[in-house]
Amino acid sequence: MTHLQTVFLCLVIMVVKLYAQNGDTTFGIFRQKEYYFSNSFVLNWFKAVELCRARGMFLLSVRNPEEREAVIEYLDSTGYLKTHTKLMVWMSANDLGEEGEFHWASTGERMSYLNWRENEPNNDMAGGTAGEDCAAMEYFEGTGANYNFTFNDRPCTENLLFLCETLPA
Ligand SMILES: [Ca+2]
Ligand SMILES: [Ca+2]
Repeated sequence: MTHLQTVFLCLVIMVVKLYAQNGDTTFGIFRQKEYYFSNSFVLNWFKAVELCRARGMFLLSVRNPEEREAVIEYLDSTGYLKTHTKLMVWMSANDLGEEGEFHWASTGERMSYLNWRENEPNNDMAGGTAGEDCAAMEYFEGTGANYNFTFNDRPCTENLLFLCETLPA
């Protein structure tokens, strides 16, 4: 084979590979999302919703086990849990519209993946609060599966970290 033929063959292989990669994303099983993690600053739920929208994104939704895994993988990549033993991040799920009926503000969908921690959501009204209508995902190191990226309703006015995400069109 001449040098030119070899170069040509390499080019063909590259193009075919690129084409195959593009084809793969079309048939991807899990919808890819991009995330933004507030990391060092906290906001109440309403302000977190606004900040995500201002970035052209949405407050986090975790609608199935695959999306939960994707978030955990993303958080791992940030290294946050190497230096922190707990994490509480706002998600877009809330029951502001009707008590006990949780919907994702980001998609409008009713919450069907019920990854609540034991005894949650409890709409806790202890301490004279107005109850709990906004959902966070929580992780506490060394406390077992019940605190391993599970959901908990909390007062929407509480200041927490949060995650924004892109949603596929
Ligand atoms: Ca509630
Ligand atoms: Ca709660």
